[in-house]
Amino acid sequence: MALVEVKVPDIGDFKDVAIIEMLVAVGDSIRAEQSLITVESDKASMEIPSSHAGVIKSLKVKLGDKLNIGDVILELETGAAASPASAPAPAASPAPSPAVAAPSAASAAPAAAASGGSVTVRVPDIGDFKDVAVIELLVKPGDTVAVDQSLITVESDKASMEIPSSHAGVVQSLEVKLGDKLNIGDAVLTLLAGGGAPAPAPVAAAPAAPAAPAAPVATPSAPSQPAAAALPAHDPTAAGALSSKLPHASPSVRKFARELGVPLGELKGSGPKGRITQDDVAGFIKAVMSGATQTQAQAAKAPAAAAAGAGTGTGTGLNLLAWPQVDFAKFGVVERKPLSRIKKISGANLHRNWVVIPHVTNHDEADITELEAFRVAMNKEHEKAGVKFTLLAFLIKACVAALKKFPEFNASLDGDELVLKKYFHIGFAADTPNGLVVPVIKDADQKGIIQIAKEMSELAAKARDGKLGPADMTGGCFSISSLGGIGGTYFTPIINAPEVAILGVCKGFMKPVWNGSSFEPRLTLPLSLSWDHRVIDGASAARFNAYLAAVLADFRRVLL
Ligand code: CAO
Repeated sequence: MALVEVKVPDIGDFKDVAIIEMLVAVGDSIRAEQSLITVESDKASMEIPSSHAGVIKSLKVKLGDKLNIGDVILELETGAAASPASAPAPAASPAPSPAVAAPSAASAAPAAAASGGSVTVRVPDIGDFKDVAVIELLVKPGDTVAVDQSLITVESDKASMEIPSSHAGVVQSLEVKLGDKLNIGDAVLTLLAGGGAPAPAPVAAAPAAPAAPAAPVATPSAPSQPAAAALPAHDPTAAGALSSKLPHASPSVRKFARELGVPLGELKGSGPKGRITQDDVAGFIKAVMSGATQTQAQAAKAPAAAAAGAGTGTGTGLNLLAWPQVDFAKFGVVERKPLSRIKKISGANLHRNWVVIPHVTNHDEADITELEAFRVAMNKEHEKAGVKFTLLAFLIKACVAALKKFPEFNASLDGDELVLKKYFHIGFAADTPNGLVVPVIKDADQKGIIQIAKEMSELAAKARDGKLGPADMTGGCFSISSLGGIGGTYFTPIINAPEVAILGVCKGFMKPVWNGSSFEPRLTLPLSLSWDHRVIDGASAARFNAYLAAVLADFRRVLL
């Protein structure tokens, strides 16, 4: 045990930054790299992580204090594992030196912006962060962006951060996609500098650009960002549009909201300058769950959500009893275990989906006698090549055939519109020690069974090791939850929103089937298809299942 002072690491040229949020309290047990406080300058907010793991003995700062490099934040009692060498303070900086980064990216801004030509915005110096994954795209082609406006969010195993634009202009093309791994100097996007005006007037803000922080210092502070000044002079209205685009919240709060599916844009921040805090996000979730909140967008986009969300005693709200408070220890020995991160996230999502979507589940059976014989034969034939033909790989391919025949199953609801997808990305539920995850096989229509089986086994292994990235789990059109390797007959899977249907599969069993003259043993696969009754009708669901069963009974139908 040792007492360690945790200090403000090198945060670049930010001075006298005010503490706007205390993220920990005395007695908390914290990890190295865990965020301790949020500070805010007039340019950006950022979180200061801990250089050590341990238990907080005393806090040396309070809300509103102004901090600089080297100031003591708190005293920590560290365990044996947390030697100072294992987590040196400077490395813990979430916003590696903007001072170093600025010249490379931002100093080019005025010239390029004045020329009105194409400019490639690159990843600035992000310190010792390497191969950081893109987890969020904050702009799209056609958007007008200001200097310093956040373009993408990247995440390392230590922190998430936003990469700001070194130039103002109109986005021509994104050079990255979700899941890409980035390093300093990589192209993020191409801009038509100066907002695309044929002869852009020298932008009033041009002198401001060199001073702008080009390092990924988190969310710009909405009220004071220089966006308006950086906009082309001919578009005075765009300033408001821009500042309202990005909710004012720190990276960890944005991440928290993203994980729980909370639309940050719909929250009113209770923090200074209207900043959205973690409590605001948690409060929103609580309110939605208890039926006390209904946002405008929910009302407009999801009539069923509205029915679940608002009012009391009017027939439109859930109007539930409070959750039972029971002292279980009174009845016997108990043990308390915190829910894993995955359980918390998937739980909140499953709950929302179950409450909001009017689910119906159709059960059916598929005769897979021939398919199973073929699968076993293929496995024998390819034994030496190390390929495993799993039933789930065949199911994915069969589902693609059914989705092609019944396109409303390959869709998402968006307000009064149905978004019909022309691509076929299929998710499969994977059971991991930490909870349920749904990796996605992309473009399954363009892949053969061997390729699908190979990708599935790689994704399942990544899932078990907790190494799935956001790109592995996004973009799904339809999901399959297979309990076939475990058991059961039928179940009612919960739809993975914004998808509109999910197939549950249980263990195949031998069933005597009348062939016209005698009973024959046939291997029968139980299918349970849950579907969103706002989008799909019972007759379509029955047809989907029947077609799927026909494909599985005679796989040649996939070719039709
Ligand atoms: N009927 C009978 N046997 C089946 C079967 C079925 N429908 N599906 C698989 N099996 C058998 C396989 O033949 C295999 O047997 P062998 O080891 O003798 O070859 C065994 O079960 C394991 O199958 P597999 O290796 O093909 O794995 P899988 O495709 O069944 O499962 C995965 C992969 C990732 C889906 C699985 O590990 C998993 O996590 N399943 C749980 C999903 C889940 O939790 N769903 C619930 C979500 S709602 O809470």
